[in-house]
Amino acid sequence: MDRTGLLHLIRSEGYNLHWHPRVGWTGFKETKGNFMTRIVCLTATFALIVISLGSCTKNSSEPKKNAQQLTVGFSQIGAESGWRTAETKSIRSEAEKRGVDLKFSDAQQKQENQIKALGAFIAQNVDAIILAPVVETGWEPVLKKAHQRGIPVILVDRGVKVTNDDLYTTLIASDFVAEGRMAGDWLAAKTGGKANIVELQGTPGAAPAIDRKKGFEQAIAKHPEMKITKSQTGEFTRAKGKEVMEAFLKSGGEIDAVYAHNDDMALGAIQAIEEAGKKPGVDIFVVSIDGVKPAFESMVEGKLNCTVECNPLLGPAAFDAVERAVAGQKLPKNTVVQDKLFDQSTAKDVIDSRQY
Ligand code: GYE
Repeated sequence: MDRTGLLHLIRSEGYNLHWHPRVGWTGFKETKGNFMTRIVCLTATFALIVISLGSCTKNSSEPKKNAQQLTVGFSQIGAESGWRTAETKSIRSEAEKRGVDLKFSDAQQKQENQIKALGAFIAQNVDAIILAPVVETGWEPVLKKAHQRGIPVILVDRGVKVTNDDLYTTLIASDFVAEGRMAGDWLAAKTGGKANIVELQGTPGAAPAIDRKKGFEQAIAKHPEMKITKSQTGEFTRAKGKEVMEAFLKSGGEIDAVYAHNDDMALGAIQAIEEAGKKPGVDIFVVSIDGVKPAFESMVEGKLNCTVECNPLLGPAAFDAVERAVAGQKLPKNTVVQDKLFDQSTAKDVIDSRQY
């Protein structure tokens, strides 16, 4: 008799079971029927608990699967920037190359959509989850569910804030504070440590927005005459970056440089600077982060001054982590992706070798 049949039997005799995420079916609400009925149902309940215990977590002695047998859920933030689409392409193509069945979900920038997607992946009992978390907080409940089911969660590109970092298996991401510092140090050298700077921030609450700001401020703190005079989110998009830069330009005040948390916002700002009759890269310096190809094209044109590469090609590392986690191997909590700064002095030499 399968679990459902057993459950039906127990329920029909007036016993109601509770599903407990760790233990499976437990307890029963009320008792009806004679002594023998109770014995049968108690035995059935016990049997059900034993069966559930064996199948409710991934750590049971299931035969280890190879990549072609894996089903992986990938919750992606959206398609807000060239960087993001490059990351999605890398993960999708790596899944295809390894024969992994990838369940893809685009959250359209909304955390609630990511949480829903993770819930669906858990209900499907996927072998692993890859998550690019749109913001740092609010993940505890759904990550607890995955943890209780023994489903490894591989974080890519952005981190989360949780009380217990056992709730995710590993984080594969750049050091955003270092990226911000590199951008700030480059600008300090370019301006001799004197500049009124406007800042285009990324998505509020997102790890890269928080940490790129932190790193940049650490760098310019060494130069008392470098000040961020205006700062606002451009949501990591070109359109919003242009709109906010237009407002900065209209609001008056000397602007020597713009620091954008990603290339898409920087390219939008460059458009706004040109439409205001100024020369980007000359009248107003432009520094940003990501290293997408359009940024190199803009540096070759002399408009963007520098970008700090933040590699989005995380597919191979993500699936290596999935396969190791599913095989029960211990993984480092953090894998830091190495970054590098490029400016107009190197852009022409490397643009043809850019992979995203
Ligand atoms: O800089 C930006 C994307 O999380 C590092 O998100 C990523 C950031 C990247 O929208 O272009």
